[in-house]
This record gives sequence, C-alpha cells and structure tokens, in this order.
Amino acid sequence: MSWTNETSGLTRRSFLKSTAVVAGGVWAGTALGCAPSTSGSDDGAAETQQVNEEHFNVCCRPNCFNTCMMTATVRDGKLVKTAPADFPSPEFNRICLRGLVSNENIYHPDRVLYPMKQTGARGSDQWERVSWDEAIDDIAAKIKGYREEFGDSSIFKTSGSSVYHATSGTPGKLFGTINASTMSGPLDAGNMYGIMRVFGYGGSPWPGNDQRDYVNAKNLFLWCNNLTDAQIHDWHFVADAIEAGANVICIDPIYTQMAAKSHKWVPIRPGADLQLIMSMMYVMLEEDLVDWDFIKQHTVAPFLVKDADGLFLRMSDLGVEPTKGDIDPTTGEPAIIDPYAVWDEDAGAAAELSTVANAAIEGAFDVEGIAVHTAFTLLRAEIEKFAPAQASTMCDVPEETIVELARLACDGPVTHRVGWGTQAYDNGLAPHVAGATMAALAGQLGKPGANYSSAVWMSWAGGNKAATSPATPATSPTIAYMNMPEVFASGQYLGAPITPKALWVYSGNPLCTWCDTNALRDDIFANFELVVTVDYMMTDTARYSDYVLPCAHWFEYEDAITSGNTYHLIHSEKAIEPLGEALCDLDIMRKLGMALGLDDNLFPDSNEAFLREYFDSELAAKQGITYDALCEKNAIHAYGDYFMQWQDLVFATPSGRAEFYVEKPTPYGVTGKTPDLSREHLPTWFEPREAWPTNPLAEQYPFVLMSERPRFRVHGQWSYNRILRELDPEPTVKINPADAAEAGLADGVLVECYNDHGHAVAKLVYNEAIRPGTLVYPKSWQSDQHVAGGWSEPLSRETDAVLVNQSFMDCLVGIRAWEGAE
Ligand SMILES: Nc1nc2c(c(=O)[nH]1)N[C@H]1C(S)=C(S)[C@@H](COP(=O)(O)OP(=O)(O)OC[C@H]3O[C@@H](n4cnc5c(=O)[nH]c(N)nc54)[C@H](O)[C@@H]3O)O[C@H]1N2
Ligand SMILES: Nc1nc2c(c(=O)[nH]1)N[C@H]1C(S)=C(S)[C@@H](COP(=O)(O)OP(=O)(O)OC[C@H]3O[C@@H](n4cnc5c(=O)[nH]c(N)nc54)[C@H](O)[C@@H]3O)O[C@H]1N2
Ligand SMILES: [Mo]
Repeated sequence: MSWTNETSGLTRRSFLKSTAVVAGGVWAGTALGCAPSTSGSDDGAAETQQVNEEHFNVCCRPNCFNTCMMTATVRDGKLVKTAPADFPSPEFNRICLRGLVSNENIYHPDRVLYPMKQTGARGSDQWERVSWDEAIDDIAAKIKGYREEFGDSSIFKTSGSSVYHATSGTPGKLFGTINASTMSGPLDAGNMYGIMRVFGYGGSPWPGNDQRDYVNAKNLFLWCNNLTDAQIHDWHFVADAIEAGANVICIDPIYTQMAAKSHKWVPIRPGADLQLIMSMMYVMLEEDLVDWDFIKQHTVAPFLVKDADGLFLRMSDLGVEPTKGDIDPTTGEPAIIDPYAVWDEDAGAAAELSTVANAAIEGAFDVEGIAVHTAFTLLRAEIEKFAPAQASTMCDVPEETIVELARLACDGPVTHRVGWGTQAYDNGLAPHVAGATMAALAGQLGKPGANYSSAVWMSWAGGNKAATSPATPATSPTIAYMNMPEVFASGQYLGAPITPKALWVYSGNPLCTWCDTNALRDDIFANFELVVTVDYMMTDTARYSDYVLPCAHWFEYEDAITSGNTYHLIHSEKAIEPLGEALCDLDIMRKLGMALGLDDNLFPDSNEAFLREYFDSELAAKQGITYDALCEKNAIHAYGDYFMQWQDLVFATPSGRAEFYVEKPTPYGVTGKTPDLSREHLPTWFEPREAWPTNPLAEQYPFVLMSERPRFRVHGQWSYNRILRELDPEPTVKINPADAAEAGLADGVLVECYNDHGHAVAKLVYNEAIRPGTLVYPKSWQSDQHVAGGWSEPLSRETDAVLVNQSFMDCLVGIRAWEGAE
C-alpha cells in the first residue's frame, strides 16, 4: 500500500524570516499573551516594528501516545504559537487542545525556573532559591556519603511516564553507572503482557497494525478504550473505518463519547471482560465458528501438554537426542533443537511436528507411557466453564449479546483494539490473553483488517548506546514501590540488606499518579533522607521534595522522540532558550556526574553529539535512521511506511505460533508474595481484588471508583494551564442520577469519596452515562486543586503477584456530602 510521501517545505528546517508588522493590532488574539511589545509609543499610531519570526519542528510528548509533531512559531525569541506539522503521510498530522496551549505551560507564572531548596519540613512549601552549584554539590555530597556508609543500593531513582525522548535515558545511565536501585511504579502493562503472552514480543512491545488498516475491518471491536478522549488523535481512524462501512462495537461500562460514536455499546460490569471473552469463545465452539485450519497451522492447538508437568511434549521425551543449531545471539551458545511432538491422526502415534500432515487438535493420549492432552483440549475445558447463561450473570451482558458478539468476532476481517481499562484491575492480565486467543480461534490475524492489539508502538527505533551504561555487575535491585514500606521496615529486600536513603524522581509525579498517596508519602517518601525531583512545575511530588531542580521544557532543547501511535521517530528542535536556569535532564546528569567524580565522558557534551551517538547503532542503521537523516526529514517511519503485524503468521513466541497455552508462565515483577502460576497456563477467571459485588467490603463501600482520562490533561500535566482551567475548572466526580437520588446527593454539591486508604473531595456531576454502582472521576488533579484529599488516596497499593501492576480501578468507595471547609 502506498501513501503520499510529500512533506511540506514549511517545517523541513527552521528558517528565519523578518516581518514588518503593525504594532499592537496584528498579533492580538493570536499570540496567547505573548504579543511583542510596542516599543515605547502608546498613542496607537501605526508604528512598525521589526519582528524576527522563526519556525521550528518540535514534538509534544507527554505520555498520551499521540506525540504530535508541531511547528513552533518563535517571535523575538518567544514561543507564540504551535501548529500541526506535516508527517510524511498526512493522516498522522495532528494537534489537540493541549498542544495548542503549550506556551501557556512554558510561560506559566508558577513555572519552576531555578533550583529550589525546601527550607521547612517536606511539604511545607517553603522554598529558597539556590544556585545550581550549591544544589548539585549538596546532593552529590549526600549521595557519596550514603554510598560510603550504606552502599550503592541506598541510592534510588524513579521515573514516571514522560520518557519517550532519547535523553530521558540519561538519568538511567548515570544511576546505572553508580549501581543505584530503582523504585518502579508499574502502571499500565497488563494489556501488553497479556497480548505478548500469546503472540510474543516481536521487537515491538505493543504489536499493532497501522491504524490506517482499520478501514479494512468489517467489524471493529474497541475494548476498554476511550479513543475520543485518551487517544483523541486516533479517533479519526475509527471514523474512517465507519465511513468505509465497518461495524464498531465498544465494550465499556461507561457510555463514553467513544461508545456514543459506535454502532453497538456493550455496558459490561467492571473487571469482568474475561467472562465475556471466554463465553464468546464458548459460542464459537458451540456454533463451530472456529477457523480450524488456522489454529492447526498457526497456534499451539495440536501441541501435546504433559499431564505431569504442564510442559509441551518434545522429541527428547521420546528418546530423540536434541541437536545443536546456530549460535543464539542472546546467550552466545548454540541453540538446542528439540522439536515439538504432536499426535499424528493417520499413524495413531506421536511424531515430530514438521513431519505430521494431520495432527490431532483434540484428545488425550498415552505417548509411550506419558499422559498428554492437546493444548486445545485443555483450552476447551477452560472455555466450557463459561456458558453464556452463567457468564452473563457475571459480566452483566445479556446471553443473546454474547452470542451476537461471538458471531461478529468471526465475521472477518475483524480488528480488536484494546485500551487500558481492564488492566486497571487485579485480574487484568487474563482478559488480553483470552482476547488474543479469541482472535486466533477466529483466524483474525495477519491479514488486512484483522488484528488484536492496542495499536501503540513504543520501542526505540534507535540504539541506546549513549543512554545506557549499567554498572558491571549490577547488583542493586529494582523494587516495585508497593513493596517499599516492608523494605524500610525490615532493612532487607529478598533476603539482602538494603538501607534506602536518597531518591531521584524525574519525568513523573508519583504523589499525584500512583496509588495510595498517604502510604506512598508517609511510609515511602518520608523514609528517604533525601528526595530530589526534576520537573518544571511544583507538582505534588515536587512539593514533597528537598530539592526541586528545574527541567527545561521540551521545546527548549534538541531531542528525538518515539511517536507512539504514528510509528515515527521525530526530531524535536530547540525552539527557544530555556527559561530561567532550566536545564534538560542530559545537562543535569552531566553536572551530577561531574560532582560525583564520574567519567568526564559519561555524556557527550551537546544534545547533537548525544543524538549522533544514540543513533550510531545497528538497529538504527537497519531502519535508515541517522541523526542527519532525522534532521533532514523531521519524521522517519520505523517500518518504511506502513506496518502490519504478523503478516507472515510467524509469531514472536518460542514455537513461532500463537501460544494460547503458556508453557512456562512467569510473573512480571517481584512482590515477595508467592505467585500462583498454576492458573497462568490458560486464561483463567479470578475476581478483581476489591471491586466485585460479592466482596463484603461492598456493604461499607458500595461504589466502584473508576477514572477517566480527561482531554484537558495528560495525567497531571497541563493541570495548572490557565486556558484549560477555564474549560475544566475543578475536580469533579460523575454519578448516575438514580444512585445520587438514593444517596440524597444533589447535582453540583461537594462530595467526599472515601475508604480506609483516604479520600477525595470533588463536585458531584449527574450523568446518565455512568453505570449505576460506579463513580467516575477525570483523573490527576494535583492535591492543591482539590478542596481536600486527592484521587489517588483511596486506591490500594496491593497488586496481583503475577501481573504486578497497579490496579487503578479495582477500588471501592463510599460517597457522602462534604461537611468540611471549602
Ligand atoms: N487526555 C489524556 N489522554 C491520555 C492520558 C491522559 O491522562 N489524558 N493518559 C495516557 C495513558 S498513560 C494511557 S495508559 C492511555 C489509556 O487509554 P485508555 O485505555 O483509552 O483510557 P482509560 O481511561 O484508562 O480506559 C479506557 C476505558 O476503559 C473503560 N473501562 C474501565 N473498566 C473497564 C472494564 O472492566 N472493562 C472494559 N471493557 N472497559 C473498562 C473506562 O470506562 C474507559 O472508558 O491514555 C493515554 N492518553
Ligand atoms: N487514578 C488513576 N491514576 C493513574 C492512572 C489511572 O488510570 N487512574 N493511570 C496511570 C498511568 S497508565 C500512567 S502512565 C501514570 C502516569 O503518571 P506520571 O508519569 O507520574 O504522570 P505525569 O503527570 O505525566 O508526570 C510526568 C511529570 O514529568 C514532568 N516531565 C515532563 N517531561 C519531562 C522531562 O523531560 N524531564 C523531567 N525530569 N520531567 C519531565 C511533567 O512535568 C510531569 O510532572 O498515571 C497513572 N495513574
Ligand atoms: Mo499509562
């Protein structure tokens, strides 16, 4: 498929233009408060003024996945306007209301412009301005002291999600060099892990077809994905599909704008998608809708699973010596070749997979004394637990709808686009294992209009030579933050002594965005002796730090950005000088490295040199990416022009097939709890930890608390933007009017949503779109914007021992009128 490859000349390279303008008149209203001065005269005369206007290619890059390439207009050194820039394919040209008001963030009166030291207790918000030297010298002295006294592992770094730029790797490199520990905040990985379980890694963590392929779908399922707000720039791909005749089905507990745009809305019970998907597969089996040929050729359906240990039967089990293959580049050792064995229907015996024309898909066999079942037989047994009559009561979707959805999911081409809603519950891994399995059973993979993915490409196209340099040997641990209170209490992690002392926070705002704020602040942050946050606004986390170091805004330095949903790598030029004394992370790391006495050459001495080194890699060369090419083109597609996943139907799994039966399930992090891996071979039901009607806690806290991604913010970013605050002035919580009437709460009153962990106070908004029994809040206001509390307070930091992900919506609360002060 070919697409136009034209790039408009405007944004190719910054150019300098001298413009004569009439002072006072022309700019008003366009420059968002940044009109050039009228140089003295205020008599309104038509005085002309020379204005230097320049245009730069920049990239907006919060973690909304949309990473808009934009043209920044700079007049007399001031950024006055942002507009969409031209991608090689115009379908990707984009900007949103946040991108349009970027300069309000840059010139915000409360922006942190200088290194600040907290003079009162942490959180007291008493600050003094200090010089970079003073701040860095003090921080470095403390880090050195802690390392000497308590070891390398006493130093911690942690980051949030604003990390899709090349230089964001520099703190990782510096802290890796000193063998520091990492406090991780696993946020949104459940859907990715679930899909990867079945399809493998594929060099791209979130495999997905080019969104331009949606027009080829006959049925387009949107699972837990609110594109119209959370991937606002991608919604037009769905609109194109609708115009092309696709039938769009939205599965969401809430009647979102995306649901309103869809042909069918399926209001599912929160946390119950696995029930629906398994039951759809039940119908597929019952109505013989399965693509038998596909699953025989391209999935592990015919593989034989040994009853004794759950592993696949291999030829070595039948006495055939494994052979050695090519050197495996990851291990440096020859690969061991031990072919899979399947049951040959014609011969009535097990034999090597590649030699068998007619492998059994179903059955239990005795292979030379070894009891086995086919993987498909085991899957069928699991699916049979989900008859629609029973699943319907669990997921609250009518039986006839389950049947209808199963038929639609087999009426190809079928694309499933998966969002992040379901992975916000403790049971959030299995739905996507089941979903990927369902797409395989229906044979809806590897052809135009067919896929199961979240349509986001996030891996780096370039190398990361410049950004990584882990200590050798790296001995300090990565600890999921939920385990940190126990680490502080015991002075141990997994049996090894550890004394956390210093924490460096960058590109994230944990005290606003991670669960259980009160515990995070009092049992984790408070226990560090030194907390440093690098940000450009006084966020919740910045306010609870000893030092806040001012990072430069994205448009104030040169970088390269992975553009999630467009599959491009983008060049972001330096459009303006950093305000105040702000510095980018690379410059800050260079300063800290020097103060710590690390190698002078740890970081190249300019952003350009950094990027040249960054793209000096084999992978980048393969993708045609060099620094010079990036500067010339501004945006380079990572896969030529168009990406289709699994076209050759060779999956990135050990067998090369879609592995709905997982041979060796592993947890995705360490919790200290013993994970129950027996439930992980196949998609299996277990209830959400908290948000489930049979949970006794529901008597006390009857509402499931769900969050929504507001179009006015990306997490906490833009939350102080004064233009967007006019549109969205205060924290709100939406309730179904019937629930509100029962609770005796009037529209517009201040309410408190609360449980044992904490509370948040917000304005109540009646909304028929909200599922009864749930409350929905637009997320990530900073705590000083709430009347009291904050939305992350009531969320539990408990996590599933296999998924090890935060469960943002697996939460029950009560609601009552706010009695406190406004
Ligand atoms: N404007 C804006 N855009 C953003 C962000 C932002 O903060 N603001 N954040 C970005 C980030 S980091 C992420 S991870 C993405 C997330 O992008 P999305 O996944 O699209 O967003 P969510 O709001 O997490 O969830 C999507 C939908 O899942 C529904 N849902 C909740 N529970 C369930 C359930 O059990 N089953 C089903 N089927 N649906 C359920 C919710 O009602 C919601 O409408 O958005 C990104 N985009
Ligand atoms: N209730 C609830 N909470 C959630 C979720 C939910 O669904 N519900 N979703 C979760 C998800 S999926 C995610 S991804 C997280 C996101 O959580 P975070 O990543 O913590 O959220 P942000 O507010 O985007 O924080 C990024 C911060 O980095 C700063 N920053 C931006 N660029 C740079 C840079 O180049 N250098 C430095 N040093 N700083 C920079 C920004 O100003 C901002 O303050 O939120 C999670 N929290
Ligand atoms: Mo996320």
